[in-house]
Amino acid sequence: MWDDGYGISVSNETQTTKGDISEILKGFQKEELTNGIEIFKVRGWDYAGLCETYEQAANIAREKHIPCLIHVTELTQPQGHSSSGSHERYKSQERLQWETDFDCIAKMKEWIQSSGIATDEELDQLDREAKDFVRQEQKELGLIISELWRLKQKKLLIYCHEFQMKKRTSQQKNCNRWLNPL
Ligand SMILES: Cc1ncc(C[n+]2csc(CCOP(=O)(O)OP(=O)(O)O)c2C)c(N)n1
Repeated sequence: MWDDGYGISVSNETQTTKGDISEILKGFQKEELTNGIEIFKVRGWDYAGLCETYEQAANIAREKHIPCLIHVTELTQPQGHSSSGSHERYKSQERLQWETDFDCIAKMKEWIQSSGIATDEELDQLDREAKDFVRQEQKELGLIISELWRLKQKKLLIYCHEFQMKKRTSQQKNCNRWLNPL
């Protein structure tokens, strides 16, 4: 379950009973001699924590056939609730700053660096390559779209011309009929 701390433009405290979805689902938690589900809670920006939790939950579900709910908290939702208004309208300055600092991509970069998987330079290089690739694809797509548009306009012109010709032919027929009724 994805949880960015907000629902329909208000905070969890206002939107959700007890302000916490896994807290109110506790009645479903499996106890030793009962059935039920396993509930996990993990922070969305903690990549290593996510991997461990998902692995644990998947093993329980596969081996013991116990359904698992993973409540992923501390996520960001920069698009806001809907396209009719941005999230800046309902989030405080502190929260927006936190979203910048705890952005999952930025946090994953920190984790990659601190675990020694890649260096700053390698990551910057990857970043540049990804941006160049997307820009190049964007340019090519732009060319394809303008070419398609040109063809579409051409087809439209041919269609208009054919329509005019047909109209002219039928007008001609009508005139002929009027001039030579027999
Ligand atoms: C009981 C109920 N069912 C359905 C809806 C319809 N509805 C309105 S917004 C929404 C999705 C809200 O998603 P959430 O992630 O909680 O909020 P967000 O951060 O996207 O604003 C739904 C299902 C509703 N408002 N109430």
